[in-house]
Amino acid sequence: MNKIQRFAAIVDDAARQAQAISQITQSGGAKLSVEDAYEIQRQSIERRVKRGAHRVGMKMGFTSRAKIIQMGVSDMLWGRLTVDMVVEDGGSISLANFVHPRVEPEIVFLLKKDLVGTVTPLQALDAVEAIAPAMEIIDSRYENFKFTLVDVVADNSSSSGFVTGPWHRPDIDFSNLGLVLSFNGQPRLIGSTAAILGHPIRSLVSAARFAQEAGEPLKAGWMVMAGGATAAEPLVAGAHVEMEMQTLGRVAFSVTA
Ligand code: OOG
Ligand code: MG
Repeated sequence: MNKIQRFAAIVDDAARQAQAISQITQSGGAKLSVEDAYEIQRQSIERRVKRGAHRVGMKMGFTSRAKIIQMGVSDMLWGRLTVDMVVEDGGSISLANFVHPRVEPEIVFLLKKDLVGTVTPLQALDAVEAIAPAMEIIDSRYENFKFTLVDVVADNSSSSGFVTGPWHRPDIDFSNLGLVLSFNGQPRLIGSTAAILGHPIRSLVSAARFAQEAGEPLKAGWMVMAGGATAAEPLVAGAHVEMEMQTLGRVAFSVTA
């Protein structure tokens, strides 16, 4: 087993066992590049796919100032979505399956066409079948939710789960939709889709380019999460988490111990 394979096993095991690990850049991985980190991510997700969880899309991250400021990492990054990460709208999750999960409001694209390489925002939009309000559950496998760019990329960019709300045709202007994320009816996060690169479609344009560079271009039928519009909020047992987005409606889940 080489170093990359060893780190892929470590982050995969940590995610599976909901067990915090120390940053790989501080435990033998000081010299890893961002490219190495994406290779660790690829191999860790390959292990998951071999256990039967197929790929359903891609998540983008650090596409808003609020997220960049909260986490102190300013490079846009991405991760792989697999079917075992899907949380049903209105469903529930157990804290026991996570290390220290947080939730963030996002918007998600469902693709009707493959989307390859460098595209314009209009070409990206033309590949979209539907859009929906969504929430991502992020759960860094690193102690104290602390990481460098290399660490977080290797750890599938903290992605852990996602929930999608009602789907709409993309002929709605979704450039600046207000949103409120609440716990048990009390607002916790307030924002707008405009916080995502000025317009969330830009996140899909970037996703197409990253996916192409990785040799795994975006496929028809895949979902692409655009990235958090606000900072993320820690999840607590007993929370009923709901996000309401202007025009697109509500998406929700509950948290148990
Ligand atoms: C990294 C993932 C960032 C987003 O939407 O910006 C992300 C993290 O914050 O742990 O998912
Ligand atoms: Mg996110």
